[in-house]
Amino acid sequence: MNKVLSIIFAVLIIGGAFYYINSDSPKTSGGEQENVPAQKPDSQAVENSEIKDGIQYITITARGGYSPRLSNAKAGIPTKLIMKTNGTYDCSASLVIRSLNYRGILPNTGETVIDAGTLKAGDTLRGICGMGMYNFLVVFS
Ligand SMILES: [Cu+2]
Repeated sequence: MNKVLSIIFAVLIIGGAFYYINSDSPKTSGGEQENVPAQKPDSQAVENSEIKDGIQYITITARGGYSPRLSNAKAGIPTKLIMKTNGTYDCSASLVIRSLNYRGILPNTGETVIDAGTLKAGDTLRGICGMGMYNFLVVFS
């Protein structure tokens, strides 16, 4: 019986230690996402594109920078960027996409759809904030 109890205690202590480690780590990033450490391109590419009625929509969030920083998209399909803001009061709301001749101020909260046309394999779309601090890249293949 004592053996069983000590095993239960050990599990609780180890579990508590893991919980402590996991709950401690997010505190270092104070809400802003610009301090996310650089990651390998592979791990940055997340599923943020969707093809609906023959149009490819790529969703990018602007707030304290852009996320995801790197997106993969399909070439040869009419493409639109959906720029999402949610309480965005930093300069990532001021967006420039030079290859599209786009320059605009996104609303503090909302969605802005930007027509990107149909791109070829190897083409990229790079968005930068008005000050050139933050950027994102969409790679077409
Ligand atoms: Cu900026």
